Amino acid sequence: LSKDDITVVFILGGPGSGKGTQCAKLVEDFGFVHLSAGDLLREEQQRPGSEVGEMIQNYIKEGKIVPMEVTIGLLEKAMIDNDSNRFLIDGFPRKVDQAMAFEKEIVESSLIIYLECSEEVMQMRLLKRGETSGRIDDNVETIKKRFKTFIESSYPVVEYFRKFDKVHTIPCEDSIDEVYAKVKPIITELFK
Ligand code: UP5
Ligand code: MG
Repeated sequence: LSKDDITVVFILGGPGSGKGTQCAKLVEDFGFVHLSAGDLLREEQQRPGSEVGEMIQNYIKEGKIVPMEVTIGLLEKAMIDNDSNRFLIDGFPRKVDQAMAFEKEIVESSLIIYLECSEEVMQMRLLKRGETSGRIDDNVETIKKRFKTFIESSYPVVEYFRKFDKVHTIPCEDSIDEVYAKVKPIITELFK
């Protein structure tokens, strides 16, 4: 990775806030490579012969945060494999120490988009998606645990980045297109 000309944007927000949905739209408009840390972990979990597959499954089922060596390793590999200079990293970092480690070892982020959403709305979206997603964490019991982990460990990441004036907070309870209308100008400005 040649760190100098790589742009990394972190998309953060609680479970079901719409990170993946907004990233898909940003990919279309700005040619980012979208790396969802959760998707990378689920792929690794299912990869035959993975030594950490079972561990990942246990963490996801409990709504807990997988040890960062695993996640950072998967992200770094995906960045090298994809050979792009624009990356959207969705759902990572989930703890302050992960943020510090990633920015020290891999590359510094340009900005953070934080999708702000009430638990009520997020829960509704996740339960709806759970009807068809097949995700082992889209059930009431695990959703409650995911919310707790978010408040205790992941929201502090947003506060950490606020100190560096890098956070753009976007309310995200409106429709997908209305949310995107607030997200898009931030990235347009970044590449101006
Ligand atoms: N939807 C989206 N936007 C909408 C809108 N504006 N109006 C109406 N509906 C909207 O959206 C969720 C659902 O809502 C979809 O059905 C969508 O159509 C609808 P989505 O875009 O998927 O939201 P997202 O924020 O991506 O939700 P996701 O469930 O993926 O968030 P999580 O953060 O919970 O999940 P993630 O995959 O990132 O992580 C899962 C687990 O992996 C974690 O709990 C953890 O155990 C582990 N993990 C780590 O340990 N470390 C990591 O770094 C990352 C993950
Ligand atoms: Mg997602």
